[in-house]
Amino acid sequence: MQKKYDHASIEKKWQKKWDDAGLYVADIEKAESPFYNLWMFPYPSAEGLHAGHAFASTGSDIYGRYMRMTGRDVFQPIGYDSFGIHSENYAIKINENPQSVVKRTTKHYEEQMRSLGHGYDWTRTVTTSDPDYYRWTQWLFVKMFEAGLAYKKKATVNFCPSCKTVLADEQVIDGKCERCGTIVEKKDLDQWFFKITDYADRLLTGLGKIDWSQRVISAQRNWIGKSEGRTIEFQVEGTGRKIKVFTTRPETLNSATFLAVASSEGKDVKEKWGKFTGKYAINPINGDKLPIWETNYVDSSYGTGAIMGVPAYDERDREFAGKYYIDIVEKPFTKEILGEKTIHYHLRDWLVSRQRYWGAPIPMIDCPKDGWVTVPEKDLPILLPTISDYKPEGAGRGPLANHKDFFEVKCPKCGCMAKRETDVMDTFVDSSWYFLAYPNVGTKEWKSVPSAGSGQAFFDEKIMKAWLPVNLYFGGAEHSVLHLMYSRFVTMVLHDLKYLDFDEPFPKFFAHGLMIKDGAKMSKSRGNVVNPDEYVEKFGADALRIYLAFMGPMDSSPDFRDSGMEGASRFLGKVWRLFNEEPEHPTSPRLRGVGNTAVSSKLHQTIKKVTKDIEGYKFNTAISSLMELVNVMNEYKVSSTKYLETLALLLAPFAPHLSEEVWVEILGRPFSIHKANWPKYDDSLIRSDTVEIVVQVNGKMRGTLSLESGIGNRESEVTQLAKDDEKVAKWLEGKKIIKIIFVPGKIINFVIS
Ligand code: ANZ
Repeated sequence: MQKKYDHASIEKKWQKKWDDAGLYVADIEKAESPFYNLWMFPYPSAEGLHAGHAFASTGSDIYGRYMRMTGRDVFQPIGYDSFGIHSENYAIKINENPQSVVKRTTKHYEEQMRSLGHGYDWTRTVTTSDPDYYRWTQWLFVKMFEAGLAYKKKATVNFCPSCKTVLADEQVIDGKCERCGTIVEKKDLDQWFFKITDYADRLLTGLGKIDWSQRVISAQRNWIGKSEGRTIEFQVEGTGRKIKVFTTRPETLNSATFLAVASSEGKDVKEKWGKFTGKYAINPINGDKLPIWETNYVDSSYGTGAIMGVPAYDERDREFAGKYYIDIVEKPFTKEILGEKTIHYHLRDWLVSRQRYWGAPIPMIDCPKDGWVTVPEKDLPILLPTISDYKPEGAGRGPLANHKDFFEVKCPKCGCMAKRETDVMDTFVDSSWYFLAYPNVGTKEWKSVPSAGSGQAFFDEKIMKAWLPVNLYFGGAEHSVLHLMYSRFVTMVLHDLKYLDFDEPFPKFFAHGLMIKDGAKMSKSRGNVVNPDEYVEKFGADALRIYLAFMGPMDSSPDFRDSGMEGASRFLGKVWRLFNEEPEHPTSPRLRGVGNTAVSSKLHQTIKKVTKDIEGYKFNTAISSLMELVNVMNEYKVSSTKYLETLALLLAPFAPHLSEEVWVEILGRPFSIHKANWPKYDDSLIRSDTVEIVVQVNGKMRGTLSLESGIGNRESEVTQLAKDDEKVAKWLEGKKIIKIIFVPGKIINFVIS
């Protein structure tokens, strides 16, 4: 009698056994071959995990499981980015204190993640709103201040009227708030900044030594925005004053018809706005008299805060000149290039203070005598008090400013009455260092009280050496210039302060795609968010995992469909039957004869393909080759244990519960399949119905494709596959293909202009 595939009881059983055996608890102290496999920790939102989280986390888990089977000691931690506006806004909406909301949501997240069967080390989690965590966030702030990298200053900043708080430049997307989509306003406010601009050049050059998805590298490069030009000085007529302008087109100096300086007025005016100052400047190359304007389109914080207006060559200047009847003159480029060579970056300092409640209090004290003084390290953490008036008022102060018992303190330097900072830190500060925390959680360093000047942090030196930097970071590209830039910056600072011996936190980052539903991005407002729970319940976690991994390559934007779920479930049913069928004719000649060769060739081909595909995050094609293998094994009624074992091993990263069940209960192998060795393939057993095609661009080899010979002979398919290949694509990007030379089964050469 064949046993039914009862996913619910099988999955629960193994999740418990894995937990009891501590299967995924990394031996942090003694691991010989550490592999730190990290997925971006989630915000524990009220709704819980959605299918997009499940897609991304499953991808990371598949990779981690595979690495474990190749003999690595995998550490795969998980935690919660629980401070910040997302949790706080929800708490305000339901009129409940964020503390208790976060307790509930993190618990829900944990249940959901456990039900997906991911191999997390639950003994080392972090919750950024816990005092034992944010104590170190505050410590980081203190270090930044001591290093001269944190300062408070009045600045024109982004303000979200709906969230009633300021936002960092990186949190403004197309003029709107990253969280709620409200149009952002400009306000002049006193704010804390981290001097990330000091690291602009390092952040740029570091990009050259890390293995990241190209689009994320480009996004960071553009955001840093290195600009090389000249600083040219203009005399102001009738005064001794000079105005310096920054220009990237010094050769257009002859055609300048005005000068413009940033204005403090006109910020609320949408179109270009200006006011003539009544003064003139002298063009140093030809003596022309140029009217000096104040305008809203010159940014006071970029370059020198002044420009030379060249309407003949510059679009923005032309629009301005048109509006205010300023001359437009087109003269030849100057032969002589004036001005001093200068480099400017578009990157702005990182605005880290928030006038909100739900964040780590900024550990600074304002003393009437000593100015800003850091809270002594031994007094950390500065606890966030539980208050009932946690709603933001929007008056440029956070709710803590209403609590005397919180802000009235003595200056730690001189003992006189002083005032504690009442702003809190933005959640991106919390997440800028969490990857450093995980392996250290629970150590005596982590629990220690740092003492000033001791150079002591929460890092255990041996652990840091073994586990950091992160081996593989998996996450969303939407963080390209936010979290990923901030983490690199913080790591560089801690490196320079001699706390870390590396300066790039994520030498390898894989940007997964965003899941969509019915053609649109999954979002609450569209009402198309898929909750994974119901699918886990109906089809099982393994079926959901198989489906998520099968939807498309990890970096694509797959569309969630119920019909696909059913297909995944049918596939697992087929696998189950294969393992549970009575061997029909164990000595059948088919198994020893032709069939056997075909199956063994297919088996080794599949091992090769699945291995390669997992390493390239192409889980979808790995699964389709497993499906083919299962079909072949069915066709030949394969019951040889050796074959079944290999199939179970290959399936283990994708369907961890089912493969454990058949491994232990049917094949009688020792617990656990997840610690078993990944199968090896034998090239000589692979019948050569695959061909290697060399891909060239202008005659230079840029990649190879390993294809079934049928496909390898067809030009259109090879052309498409070659173009899709990441290694080749970067050589073709933005280029015109003039000609394609194709030798079937051997070479394809793109001739580009
Ligand atoms: C004259 C000119 C002629 C310019 C021309 C451009 C084209 P990047 O660095 O690539 O962004 N600029 C300089 N400082 C500015 C500020 N604070 N606010 C607004 N605009 C500013 O571009 C630098 C160019 O942007 C500079 O070169 C300057 O205009 C303008 F055909 O000078 B240019």
